[in-house]
Amino acid sequence: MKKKNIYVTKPSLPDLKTFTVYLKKIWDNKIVTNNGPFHRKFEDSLCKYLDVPFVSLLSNGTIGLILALRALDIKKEVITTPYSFIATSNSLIWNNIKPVFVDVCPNTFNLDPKKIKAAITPNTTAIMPVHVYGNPCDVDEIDLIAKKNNLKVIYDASHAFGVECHCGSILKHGDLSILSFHATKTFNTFEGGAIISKNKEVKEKIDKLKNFGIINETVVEEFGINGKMSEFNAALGLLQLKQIDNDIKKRKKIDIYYRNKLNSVVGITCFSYTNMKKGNYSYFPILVEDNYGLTRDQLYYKLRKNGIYARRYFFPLITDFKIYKSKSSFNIAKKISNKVICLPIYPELKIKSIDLIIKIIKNKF
Ligand code: T4K
Repeated sequence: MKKKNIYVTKPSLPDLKTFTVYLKKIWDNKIVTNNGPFHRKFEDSLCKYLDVPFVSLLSNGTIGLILALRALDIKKEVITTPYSFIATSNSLIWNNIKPVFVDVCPNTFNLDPKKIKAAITPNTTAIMPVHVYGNPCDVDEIDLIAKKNNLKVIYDASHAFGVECHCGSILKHGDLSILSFHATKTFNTFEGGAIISKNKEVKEKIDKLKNFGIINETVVEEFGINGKMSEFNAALGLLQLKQIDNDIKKRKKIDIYYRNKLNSVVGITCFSYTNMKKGNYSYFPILVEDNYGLTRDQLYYKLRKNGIYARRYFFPLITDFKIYKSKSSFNIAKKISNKVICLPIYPELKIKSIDLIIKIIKNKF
């Protein structure tokens, strides 16, 4: 029998029977989108679950980043990280904003506050940090820099659903935080996303912007766009909320299992979370060091040859893509990017599969 491939992730889905009950309701009332009953209920439930004041549901995380910048009227230059998924900086380009990239910290893999300070110019209007792998940024320091320099902070919290730092939900920091509910994320609604805001006026502006800027039949107040979440995604989201704690528990077990088995492997460093009170274990990044015996790519392709589709998130750096090609060098981000492999992690992943992955990593030939 042909062995099944193992991918970096597999979306966790609720029992199909429970989803069909919700689908039947959608079929019966014929409201499939535009702030329907599931949408309203999911927004309320998310506010409670995440312990945040306002949630605006969206069709995906990328539109969230684009709309957040728009809602706060961000212009000119924004400081951001080269160590992220391309959507982070693309959202700036879509708003005609110049991304100013600065290097990351070697221990957090997130924006280095010292380097943020050094990159501020009279044109800087905001900072867009990313909680990479759900690992909290240095939020206190970033909030302080922003306050001192009158800058807005928009966190790309795509990886950080449910994450808590020393003072509770990570999503309470900055002016806005953006979540992704993509199939590959810890919490998924197939596709989807949300903006977390702190005050009613900003939420109302975001809600206007995601619905073409429409106020009513005869009034359009903003150059909005369509960023709405459908009833199908919202209904799924409500079901996912029921199982997310259990999913995170299973992920945590896998994280601990990998760590225990890989800590003794010379040349492999497991990424350590910093300043995290509650994690979501969305990724399991390892660094393949020079003394491992194989290069990062040799290990990556060896895993593939064995049907293990781990991923090099985030290689190449955003600044190494031709469309960005920056003259500056980001030595720390570059080093990490050249060493990183994210191993498969998802609730359904079997111990047998993890043991196979560990065996391949331990056998360096
Ligand atoms: N900011 C950050 C920091 C992000 O990481 C992302 C997205 C965003 C913003 C934007 O959020 P969204 O607009 O997407 O909501 C994936 C995801 O497409 C992307 O959402 C994610 N970050 C990024 C880190 O990873 P790919 O190109 O690696 O995905 P793909 O299709 O290769 O999937 C990876 C593996 O997952 C597959 O090999 C198999 C498995 N998979 C995937 C899908 C889509 C499934 O089992 N089922 C599925 O339906 O980008």
